[in-house]
Amino acid sequence: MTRSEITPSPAVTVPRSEAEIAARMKALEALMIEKGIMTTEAVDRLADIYENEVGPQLGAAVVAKAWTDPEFKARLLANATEACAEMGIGGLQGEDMVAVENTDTVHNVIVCTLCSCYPWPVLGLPPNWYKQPAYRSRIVREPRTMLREEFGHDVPDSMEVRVWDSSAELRYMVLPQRPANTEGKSAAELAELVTRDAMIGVAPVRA
Ligand SMILES: [Co+2]
Repeated sequence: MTRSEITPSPAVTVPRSEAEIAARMKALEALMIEKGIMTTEAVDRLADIYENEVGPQLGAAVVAKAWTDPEFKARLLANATEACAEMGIGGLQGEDMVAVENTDTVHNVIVCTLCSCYPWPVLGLPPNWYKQPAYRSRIVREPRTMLREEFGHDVPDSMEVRVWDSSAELRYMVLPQRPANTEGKSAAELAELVTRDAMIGVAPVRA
């Protein structure tokens, strides 16, 4: 690819389809390889890591540990990046993570209104809907309605809904509430209940 083949873009471009996003990724990848910034092997390895190794199962382990170890939970809420590092979890796009706790009175949900900032080390790569303008604008404007209509998650009126706007600097994850009747479960068993959507804040954890 030569410079002239790269179409100049307006200052703000919103990718509109998956095909367009894929085409942009391919163009970026080709450019980085051509410039010697990355090798094909490095790109493949990175894709493999985020497809097969780093994903919500890591965040689920963090949540389960927080549910079963109050001291860890306190450290997680004080500094999520450091607490995750204790479990060997961290890296790219997780340099400054913040965990926000769901309680009986507060429900948290995360978004990136600007683009798709997301805590990769604990959640992997964001789902497509998280990157779409429809989610990014509406979850801020009417979170309660969107949670109910789009995700089937009814947050009672008595609860406050807090929406956290992630950025390149701060990336949020939700610490969901531990479901009732799970007293006897081990951390590993609890982790299996914790979904990606629960850690984004668009679903509860069900026992
Ligand atoms: Co962003």
